[in-house]
Amino acid sequence: MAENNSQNNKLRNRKKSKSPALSVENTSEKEDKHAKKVIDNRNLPVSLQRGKSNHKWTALMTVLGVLLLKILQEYNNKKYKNNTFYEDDDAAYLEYSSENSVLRDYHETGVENKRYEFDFIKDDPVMNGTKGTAFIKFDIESAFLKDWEGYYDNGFGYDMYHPTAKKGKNFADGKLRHKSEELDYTNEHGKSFPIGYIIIDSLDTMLLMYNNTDSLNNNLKFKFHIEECLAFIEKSIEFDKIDDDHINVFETTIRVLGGLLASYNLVENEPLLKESFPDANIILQRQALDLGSRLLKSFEYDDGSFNPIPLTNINLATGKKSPSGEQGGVSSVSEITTLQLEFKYLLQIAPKGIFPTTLYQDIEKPFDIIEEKLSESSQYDELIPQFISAYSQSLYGNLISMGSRADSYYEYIIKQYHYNMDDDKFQKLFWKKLDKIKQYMVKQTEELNLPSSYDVKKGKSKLKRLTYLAELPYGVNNPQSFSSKFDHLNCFLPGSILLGVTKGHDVEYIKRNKKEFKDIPDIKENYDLALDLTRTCYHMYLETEVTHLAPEIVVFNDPSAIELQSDQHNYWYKSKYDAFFIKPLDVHNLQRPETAESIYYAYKVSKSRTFQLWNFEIFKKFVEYGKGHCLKDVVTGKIDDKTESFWFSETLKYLYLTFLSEDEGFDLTKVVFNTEAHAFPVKSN
Ligand code: DMJ
Repeated sequence: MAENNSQNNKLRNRKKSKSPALSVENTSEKEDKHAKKVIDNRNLPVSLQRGKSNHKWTALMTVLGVLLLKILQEYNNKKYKNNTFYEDDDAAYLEYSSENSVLRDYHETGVENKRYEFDFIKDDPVMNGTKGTAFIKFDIESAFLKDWEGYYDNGFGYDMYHPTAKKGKNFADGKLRHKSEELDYTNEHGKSFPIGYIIIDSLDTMLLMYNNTDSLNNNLKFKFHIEECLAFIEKSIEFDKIDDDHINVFETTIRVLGGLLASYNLVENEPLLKESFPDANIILQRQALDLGSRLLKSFEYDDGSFNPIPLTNINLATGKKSPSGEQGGVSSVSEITTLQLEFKYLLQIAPKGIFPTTLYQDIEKPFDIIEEKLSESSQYDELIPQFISAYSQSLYGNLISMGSRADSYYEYIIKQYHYNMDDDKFQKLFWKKLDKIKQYMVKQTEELNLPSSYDVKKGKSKLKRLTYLAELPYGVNNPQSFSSKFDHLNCFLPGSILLGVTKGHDVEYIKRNKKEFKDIPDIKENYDLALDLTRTCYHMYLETEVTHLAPEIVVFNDPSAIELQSDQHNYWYKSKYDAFFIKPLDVHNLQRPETAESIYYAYKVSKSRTFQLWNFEIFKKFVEYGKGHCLKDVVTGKIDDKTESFWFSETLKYLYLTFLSEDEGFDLTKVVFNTEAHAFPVKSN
């Protein structure tokens, strides 16, 4: 406990320096001023104050006036509460507290005391009357802990977890089991080896929350869980034992290697973390180097020479590579172009001599080859199809989309520039791609059927339609036949555009330092496009009644799209304000992060609290309806017995980051997030 107390003092001291920008005091001040205004309106005429009865009529009118004002005020408050979507509704923050928290039951039960071997602190400063943004931050930490405790109690260590059954398993083995059944399982089937999918993917979010929490009890809980995870990573993860031919190179790189690297960065560079977990850097670096070397085998031909187009799968124990099982074994374009940040940062932290000096350039080769193939073909006009052959290096497929197998190809172009701004080749490439995206894919929906209270009157007629990204099923040569199908996955793009436009700075900085942004084309147009797309993604939540959670895919209501040419859409779910339809097979929700991610970027660069409010709304709905589960159906609210690791690593992280003050969280000019929300420091020379 002594150690805990010194930890707590440190925490209290650290918090004193916080920026007041979003603090509760600030909002209370506003409320005070507001209250004063109301009292001022009650100032009765002097004659009345002296009780002169010959002014009864005036007195009555004044009282009526005050009453009317009060009613109006009430009405406005109610209106804001119901219509928080485009408003800067400070009241929503101010009111959020332990009394109306979506996790109230969890906070009140005290069940959690049984789970831990330490005493809880009775006067936790957060539970003692904290309101507003600070409480939202606390609630997101508590939501993480609540779901994590379920996993910890029932399936700790397994790569996959089913929260309803309270069972999990590792990739290479067959049987779902509770963690208490592990010994029986081992006796029957032999030892099973985890890859650390959930534990490693989630660890840096825990470190971030531990480093920033204002709650003394959450601080204790995070410390306990981080130590458990570190012990597991050190003792139970042996990549050389993962003798399975089907370990996906991309998923393992972004989640496991990315997770090890991001946690390494935090424990290496954050003083509180370095002091609290003194050996963690060694454990994480060792495992990252080991895993990285094994994954790199996917880039080798059988004779050991460098193959620029890796195959899809690798056996981490034997180094055996194998192609994907689909489309005749071709590789996915986005998968082979979403490994670069991880290996570049791995190279940065590796002792000299472990990796060849050519690795930095070699790892960029998938981009070089794809660009070369695109320049030789008239079929794609700079936009990419979904597949590439690792043998012939030919591109395959007609579909042009921003969804799976294409998405993070665009993302890693701009993020590689952000990682190393000394080389502008990726920056140029990104703006070239964005021009083509605008030319072929950016479209507008039909006018929405918004309620009159929505803020479309103040000259903001563009709010009447949504901007979305169309798909071209027949390629760029047939652009009139486009589809308005739009994946939730697409919602990463606004965040990436904002990163490109702002270089991680906020708009005020840009206004003051225009020269630094001379290399950004159409800066205003691209900034607006990013915010419009963010709003579109928010509508995917806003307009889905009952749960207000986005489905996996929507079809936007655009009369020119191929889907709207027949009457099939009449049988699909139509969204609240007519922006989109949902096909029956697309009603699920995997707790994906992309919208929360772009809203976080929008908040960071614009500093508009509207974006905080959007992520607040999304957070509440996830907790209320998902309760740590994926959903089978966002229209009815039916949950699925699944938790994805990106719920911990990405979605909750981006939601949380949206509520941190300037001196907490990350400075976007100094870090780059990989596609799984693992933050690496930008390259230092
Ligand atoms: C994550 O693994 C990553 O964000 C990836 O880029 C896309 N799919 C999931 C989240 O949706």
